[in-house]
Amino acid sequence: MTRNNPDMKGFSTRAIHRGYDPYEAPGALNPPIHVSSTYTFPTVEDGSARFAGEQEGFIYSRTGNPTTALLEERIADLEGGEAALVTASGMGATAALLWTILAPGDEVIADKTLYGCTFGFFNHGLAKFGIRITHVDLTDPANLEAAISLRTKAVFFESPANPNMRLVDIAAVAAVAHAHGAPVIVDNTYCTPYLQRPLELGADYVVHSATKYLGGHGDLIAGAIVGPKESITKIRYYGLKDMTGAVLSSQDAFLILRGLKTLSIRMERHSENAQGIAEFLASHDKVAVCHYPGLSSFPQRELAERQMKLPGGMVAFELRGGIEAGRRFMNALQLITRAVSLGDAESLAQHPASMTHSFYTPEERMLHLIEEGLVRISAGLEDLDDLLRDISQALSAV
Ligand code: 4LM
Repeated sequence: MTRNNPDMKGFSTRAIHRGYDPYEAPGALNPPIHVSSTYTFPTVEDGSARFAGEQEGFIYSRTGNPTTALLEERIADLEGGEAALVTASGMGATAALLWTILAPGDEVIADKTLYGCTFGFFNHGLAKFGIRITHVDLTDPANLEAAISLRTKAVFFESPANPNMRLVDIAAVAAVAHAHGAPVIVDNTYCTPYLQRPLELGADYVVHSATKYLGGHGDLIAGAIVGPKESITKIRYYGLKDMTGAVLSSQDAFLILRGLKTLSIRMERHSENAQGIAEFLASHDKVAVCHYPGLSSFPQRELAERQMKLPGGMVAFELRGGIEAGRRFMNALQLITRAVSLGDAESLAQHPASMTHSFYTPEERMLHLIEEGLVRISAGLEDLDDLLRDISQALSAV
């Protein structure tokens, strides 16, 4: 009787059980994967009623599938939102949301630092269709107050920002945006709802690359949007159905449901390993700077403690020798894998300026506070001692 059991209060319990009762599916512990593109109508009248939105039920998997619907219910619950929509990628989530709420002539105010493809979508995609993109340093909400206008129809940011770990005070930014009637969208990929719940702090929408920690095993590409029920319905039937078609398969939805079962313990271990890596790097004489919200030297430490349950699994740092030293360091790694993406069991290292943030020009990277020599590590779930031994030997090769 787990589906709506009122005793399911804890995050981990809900991540394992919310929305599914084994007795609804002949006792199967795990939910079935519904592999069907289309759904049958008992009569023509039933089909017409479903299309008209007058009857509950599935029509076609581009607008919904029982397995993706279960995942949506679970993610909405974990983020503390009314409803969710899952998509075929994180980019699909942001695109479906923004194509739905924006029109030519509108403005998006975005933080200075964004994941490279999000920056590309905004400045090369949306901008081409008459939407003004204004980048503002949202680490100070006063900058938003100075820039916002009646034209602003969305305020968008990541916190921590990919890749430089700058934090944005979600409650403070939401207060300014709402005073001007603009919705706030937070990309919560780096934190997951286990570490940070933007909707509880006043944001209107959360987007995710579920490819990362939500899936957790580097074996799928997916995204999610969480927000008010009415808006999510609009995004489903416009941004997803017509504008992007970025539909998640039921097989991948199942893998994310499986990943969510261990989300809380994985985030604890990712954070523990990242803390150990950051402390080791911060005290090493070859390291110029290490950005990690769990370090006492982190400039936004107070905000990190207020807004995040734990500092998370991502670490960014720069070596004293700049980019050349960073390259030698990464090529010398033997256990930590050279790869983009994040949130997997395997620790991953990459160079943002030539990889995930190479869609910015060098001048744009400077303007958007992305250092050329920055190295990013996604701390995995391995034993910390092994990771530190690898980092230590790679540093001695620099
Ligand atoms: C990476 N990131 O950083 P899909 N939002 C954030 C992200 O980091 C990403 C996306 C959205 C990386 C991918 C190569 C904060 C992706 C986009 O890749 O479309 O699921 O998510 O290494």
